[in-house]
Amino acid sequence: MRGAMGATLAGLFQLALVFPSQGGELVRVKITNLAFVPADITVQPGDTVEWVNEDFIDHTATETSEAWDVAIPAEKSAQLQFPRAGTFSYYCRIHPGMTGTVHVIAK
Ligand SMILES: [Cu+2]
Repeated sequence: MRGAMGATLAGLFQLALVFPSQGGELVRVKITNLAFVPADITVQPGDTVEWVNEDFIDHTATETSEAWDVAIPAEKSAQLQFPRAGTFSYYCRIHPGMTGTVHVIAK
């Protein structure tokens, strides 16, 4: 019984180690009460940011120079992958007071 548990845990750890090299990790940003939480995140190239909108109204994650524009409907989520390193400031087009930053830094 104990041996079987050990084998299962070892398998899970292997999966966790292999997953990042297969297209990056998923990093979640919550949207709640008209705010990105956390507003400032750091990810690695290839990671995907998922915005989870917990508000009852629509939002967007729009890059400051509009290089990308992600619609995040009320109570839905949306994802964007960041293939390259850089610093990306974004805001919500509907509520410009909502701002955030994604730092993409290779380890
Ligand atoms: Cu908004």
